[in-house]
Amino acid sequence: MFDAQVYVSRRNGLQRQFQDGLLLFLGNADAPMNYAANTYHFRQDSSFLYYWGVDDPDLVAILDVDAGRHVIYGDDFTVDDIVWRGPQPTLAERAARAGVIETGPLKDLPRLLSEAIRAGRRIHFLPQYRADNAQLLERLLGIRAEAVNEHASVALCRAVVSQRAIKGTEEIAEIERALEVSRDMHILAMRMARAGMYEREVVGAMEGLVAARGVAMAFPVIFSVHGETLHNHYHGNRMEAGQMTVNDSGAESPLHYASDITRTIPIGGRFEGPQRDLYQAVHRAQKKAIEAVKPGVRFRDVHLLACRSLAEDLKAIGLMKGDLDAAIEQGAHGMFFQCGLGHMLGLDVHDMEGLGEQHVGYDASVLRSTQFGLKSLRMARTLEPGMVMTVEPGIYLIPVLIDRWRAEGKFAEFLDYDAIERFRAFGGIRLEDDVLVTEAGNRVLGQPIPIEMEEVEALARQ
Ligand SMILES: [Mn+2]
Repeated sequence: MFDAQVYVSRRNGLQRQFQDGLLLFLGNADAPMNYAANTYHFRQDSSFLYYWGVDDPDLVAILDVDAGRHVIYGDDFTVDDIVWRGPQPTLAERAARAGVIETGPLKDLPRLLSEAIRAGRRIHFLPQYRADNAQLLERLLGIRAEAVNEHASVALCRAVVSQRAIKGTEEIAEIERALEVSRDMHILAMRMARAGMYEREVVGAMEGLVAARGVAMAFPVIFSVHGETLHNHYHGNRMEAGQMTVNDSGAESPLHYASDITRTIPIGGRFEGPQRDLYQAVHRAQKKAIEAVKPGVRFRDVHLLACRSLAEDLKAIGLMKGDLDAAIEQGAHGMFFQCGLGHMLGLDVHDMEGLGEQHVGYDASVLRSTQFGLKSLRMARTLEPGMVMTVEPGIYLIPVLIDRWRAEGKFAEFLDYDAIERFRAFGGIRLEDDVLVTEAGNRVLGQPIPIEMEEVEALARQ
């Protein structure tokens, strides 16, 4: 855990954003896998971790704005629990590490909340993504479980986003700790992946490395010769010489901060033919985009700059044609780059996505587009020092999209469909790094991870 003062000052900063009311935070419970006592690896809720620090299941916290009280509710382990789980610190001891002096048993919660409801006090809570917590809110507040998110507090979402979006130095250090592990994992994958091997063999080695460092993955590994499928979690393909494997994977830090890195590996140790030009196109777009990251710039404009760079190279290669300004304005590059340039990174890999992307990546100054491609941009608003963004351009040749758009004659003035047809089995390339917005501009976090075409090839030949 961070120093207790970190959590105290976060909670005080949150409290100052409200005049009155109760701020209710639900921690996560263990989630059953195939029967109640056989559970998934426990992951605490990220906002709970951020304000209350305690990384254990079955806790609820209340910040009473009027009284200035910060309380964690939970039950101490019984002797029976300790027989199975060994000695555990008391709730009071665990809470004290986050500077929380007051604790109480869970049985006190229903009365406390029903009294607050009777007194007409506003109870703010965040949107819920787990069914058991939605049901807990139904029991505590009398709101039907299916409807709880309609009653989630926009004011609390905005207040939490305003704090979590701007990372402190202690959080940056955690993300860089996660990146140390991710760096080793990506280099291992570059060295290990070779023709004749199954994707899962490399995935297993990466997961083993992360587990041996005592941490977890920040999200399920994407590792596939079918990199054109943006989130491909199937790892059963045999890798063949001349293919490329997209490796999008990142470890968590000990305090659960995420890292998110993508590299593309040439199987056989050399990018062949057009792979070379398209790899350089993605790398160029990434370098230009990173260079453009600085305070005061809208991330939507960084995204469009990367799109422009990709389109220029795709035109030089002969896959796009015509007036590129018009092509980008209309979204023709969406044939090759169907998603957004990046997202915020923090305690969640898509940081705070559960609080609503409209509060995280958008504000009154920039509205969400409905255009294919641009609508998938998770973050569009103005960058501020302390934000951490992923910058992850890519080129993806998706056969079903080629067929659909060609049949519709879509963007025929900007897309050379005969040329695109020859790239049908190309697959995909993605390159991703994690970038901190600083007062002066930006800093790519962590020690550099090989990305220049020649250095990746050299590792892939080992
Ligand atoms: Mn990412």
